[in-house]
Amino acid sequence: MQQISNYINGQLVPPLSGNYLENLNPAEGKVYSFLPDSDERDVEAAAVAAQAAFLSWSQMPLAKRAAILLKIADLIDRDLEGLALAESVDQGKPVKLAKSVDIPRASANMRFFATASMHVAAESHLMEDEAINYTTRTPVGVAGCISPWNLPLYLFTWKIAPALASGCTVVAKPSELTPMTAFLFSKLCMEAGLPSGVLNIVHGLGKKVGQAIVEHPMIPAISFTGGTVTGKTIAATAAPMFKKLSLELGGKNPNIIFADCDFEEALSTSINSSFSNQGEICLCGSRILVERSLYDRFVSEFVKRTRALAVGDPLNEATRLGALVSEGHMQKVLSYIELAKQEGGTIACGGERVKVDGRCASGYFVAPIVITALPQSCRTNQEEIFGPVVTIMPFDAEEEVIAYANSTAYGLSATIWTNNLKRAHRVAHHLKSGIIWINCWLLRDLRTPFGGMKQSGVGREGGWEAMRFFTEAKNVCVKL
Ligand code: TXE
Repeated sequence: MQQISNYINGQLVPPLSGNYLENLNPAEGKVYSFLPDSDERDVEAAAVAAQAAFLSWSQMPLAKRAAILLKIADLIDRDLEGLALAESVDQGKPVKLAKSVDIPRASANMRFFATASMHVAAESHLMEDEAINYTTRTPVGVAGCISPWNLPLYLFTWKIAPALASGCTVVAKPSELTPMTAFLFSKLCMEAGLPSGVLNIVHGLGKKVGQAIVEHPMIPAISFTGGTVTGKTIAATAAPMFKKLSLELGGKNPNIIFADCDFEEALSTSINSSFSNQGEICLCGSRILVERSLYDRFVSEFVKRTRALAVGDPLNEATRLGALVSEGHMQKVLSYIELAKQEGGTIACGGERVKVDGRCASGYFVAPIVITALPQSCRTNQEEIFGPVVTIMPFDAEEEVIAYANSTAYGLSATIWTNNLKRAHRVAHHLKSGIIWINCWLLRDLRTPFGGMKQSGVGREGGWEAMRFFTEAKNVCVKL
């Protein structure tokens, strides 16, 4: 079976411990490869390599640095099929989704930030005839990038691309649940001629390797995407060390549907925003709020289409929902279905384990779940489940639905369906979410800031915000 290596100082190397962890294929429930069980010694080697490479990388002419990152994007495009297969096998998602979203967006991340780095404007401020101020931005140094398992290569490059494009060098850790595409990516970096030490990838457990990155004194900036609980742990470690911190955490996103919406578009997109990637996307709309006059019709149609979704072998092009990422995560999702019943919910469809024939007989498959008749304040409606689970509730007034939408500890994204322009902008104005879509979902312009409010995160990624995160500003004031 394949043994994944760390990528440190331009080389593919084994963990210094010599130990490996099992990497499962969640669609089969079986081990299919091994990843390094690295520890703080591997992180130390990576940080030293990144520090040694920083001066030359940060001083490399922008066009040359960008050319290397664009070459990596080209290689991702070239290997799209193989990377998509690896992403699907590692995470359980339909290979069709990996081909159409994960891998193309990983390439787009590299391409966008490579070119953005050549067009960053600086600022100056004139104080009449007395003085002139100019502001420069320089890379912070070695950036620590820690990414989750739900969109493995997509979110891995979402951090690495702006960090490298800003002139930082990187020590990165992908999730131990989905290490494969990061390993394949490291080989593409070598092929593209990325200089040794510029990017270092250390595989292993969060509490060991992730924690070692967060607390390493040579790494002044940490960019993290993952659970809110882990985000709190990271913040507690990084804050006393005065590190720059970007935390992209969980969400419990409202999907607000007014009666005057384009019904077919709202319905079909809501199926996607509810169940894409088995609901394992932080931007999924897991709380559907429907204006009462449309409620019965919407629920009836939505349940019918949910029941029709093909759950099965992720390598089958017809599959819409693949396997949940691990047995532990599947049990977490199933436990919330039991909770919903205890809280008085009605399971309109789904919630049972799905037995798939053939090679996937032992995989982690759950039928997509629609729950109604729950109060807004119950745990099922307040806590992030991160699976193919949505609740649907009616509302009567605009003020009521805004209060519902804003009633959780999260504030990541929200979706609004209405053809009343004024109402769309008015509701968007009052929602406490960092990302809002009106009559669409997951439409992304990489120039825009990305991130959540409240417990959905700290800071913003995406576009110039990401470039700023990995640099620090200096203002010089010159007397005329
Ligand atoms: O994330 P973790 P998990 C949510 C979702 C999910 C929950 C937990 O609700 O059920 O988070 O998922 C590394 N120091 N999201 O357990 O633990 C870990 O190795 C440093 C939403 O997968 O947060 C992995 O690389 N690093 C999210 C990464 O953190 C640590 C996407 C994420 O793992 C660490 C994923 C530590 N102490 C889950 N502990 C989103 N917003 O998209 C773990 N890690």
